[in-house]
Amino acid sequence: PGGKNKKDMADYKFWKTQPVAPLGENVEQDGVIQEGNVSKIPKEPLPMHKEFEWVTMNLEDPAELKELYELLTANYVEDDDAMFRFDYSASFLDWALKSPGWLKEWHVGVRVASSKKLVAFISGIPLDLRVRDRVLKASEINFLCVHKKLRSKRLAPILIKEITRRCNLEGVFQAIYTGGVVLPTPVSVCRYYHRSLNWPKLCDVGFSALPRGSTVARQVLKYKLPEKTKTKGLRPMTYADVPRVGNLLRRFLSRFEMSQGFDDAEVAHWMLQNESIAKKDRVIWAYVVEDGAGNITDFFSFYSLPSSIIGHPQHKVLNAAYLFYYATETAFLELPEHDLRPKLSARLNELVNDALVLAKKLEFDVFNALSLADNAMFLDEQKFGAGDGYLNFYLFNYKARPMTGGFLPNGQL
Ligand code: NHW
Repeated sequence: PGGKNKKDMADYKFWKTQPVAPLGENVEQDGVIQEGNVSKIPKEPLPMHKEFEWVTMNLEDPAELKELYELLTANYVEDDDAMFRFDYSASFLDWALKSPGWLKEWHVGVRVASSKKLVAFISGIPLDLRVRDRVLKASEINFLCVHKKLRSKRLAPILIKEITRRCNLEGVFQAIYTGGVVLPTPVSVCRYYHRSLNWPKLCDVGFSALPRGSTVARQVLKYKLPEKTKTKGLRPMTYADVPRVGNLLRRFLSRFEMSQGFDDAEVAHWMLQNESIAKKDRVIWAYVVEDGAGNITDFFSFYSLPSSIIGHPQHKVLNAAYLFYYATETAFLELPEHDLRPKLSARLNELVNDALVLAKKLEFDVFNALSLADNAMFLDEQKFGAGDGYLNFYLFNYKARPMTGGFLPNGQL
C-alpha cells in the first residue's frame, strides 16, 4: 500500500509535508530536522470525519485488547501475494504495547461513531533511541492499521498526525518506525531471511517451493537439526539474570550505529514473561550461557509471531519464530579484527544453531531473521534463505547518514 512505485518526493502528498529526509538527498550530517516546542502543541485531537470518533484504547481491559487483536488479525500486513497475514496474538500486543513507561494516550483507535466498531489504530511506545553518538528521547510507532473497507481514504495520514501530536505533548519529537513500503527516506533496509524447521508444511502452504531436481525427503534431510542443544551452560534466562544480561547487551549493542536503550527494567520486560503464562500465550523465549564461575557469557532470544495462512484447506496458521536480541562476550575478546571475526562468527553459529533446535522443539515451522546486527555471520551457514520481503527503517524528524548495518538493495536509497 502506498509508495511502492513512487519515485519522487512530489508523489508523496502526505510525506512531503512531514519532517523527514527527502528522497535522494545525500545526508552528510546527522541531526534534528525541526526543533519542537511543547507549549505550541494543540491540546485537542485533530478533526475526524463525522462518521468516526477518536478513542484512547484501554489495553488493560481484556475486552479492548481483544478488539484490537480482531482488527489486526483481519486487516494487518499481508505479503504481496496475499497468502499470509501477520497474526499478532493478544498476548503479543499486550507485551509489545506495554513496555516500561508506556502511555495509554499513545494507543490510539478510531471507532465508527454509530456502531462503536473499532476500524483503525496506531500506537507508540517510549524509548531511548541512540543514533550513533546521540541519544534521542523517542517513540516507536507500530501497528498502524485501517480496516480493509476504509482504505485509500487518507485516514492513515490523520492517524499519523494524531499520534505525532500525542507524542509531542509528552515532549517527544523523534520517532522510529519500520515498514515494507518505501517512504521518504529509509536510514537502512534489511532483508528477511527464513530458516525452515518444518519443510513439508512450508512446502504445502506455498511458503517454500521445492527446488528443481530436489525431493521432499532431501529437503527434510537438508534442514534436519540435532535433537539437543550443544552449548555448555545453556539454560533459560531467569529474573536473577537480568542485571548480567543487561550489562552484556548494552555493551554488545554499543557496537552498532543505532540501537535502543535497555535499562534493567526494559531487559526484564522484553526478555521474560511471567512463568505462569499459558503455553499458547507465550511470546518470548530467552536463554543464557553461564560459565562455571557464574558469569553470563552469551544470551539469545526469539519471539513468536504466527501468520494466518489465507485460504488454505488444512493449515490455518504458520508458526514463525523471529530472532530477537542476542549478545556474546566473544565480541569483546582482545584480538586483532581479522582474528576476532572468525571467533565471533563461530560462536554466533553455535548459539543460533541451538536457538533453531529449541525453536524446533517448540514446534515452530520457520525461524526468521533480518540482515542486521551480526546476522550475516551465520545466516548462510545456518541454512537461512533470503526471502522476498524487505524491512525499511525510518526516523521521524531526524536526518541520519545511511546505516551500513542493514543490507541495502540496489537503488532503494
Ligand atoms: S508498517 C505496517 C503498516 N500497516 C499495514 O501495512 C497494515 C495493512 N495496511 C493498512 O492498514 C508498521 C493500510 O494500508 C495503511 C495505510 C494504514 C498502512 N507507514 O489512508 P491512506 C507500522 O505500523 C502512506 C507510513 O489513503 P491506506 C509503522 C502512503 O504513502 N505511511 O492509505 C507505521 C500515503 O501517503 P503519501 C504509510 O492504505 C509508521 C498515505 O499513507 C504507510 O488506507 C507510521 C495514504 O493514506 C505506512 N506503513 O492506509 C508513520 N502505508 O505521502 C509514523 C501507507 O504517499 C511516523 N502510507 O500520499 C512517526 C509518527 C510519530 C512521530 C513522533 C514524534
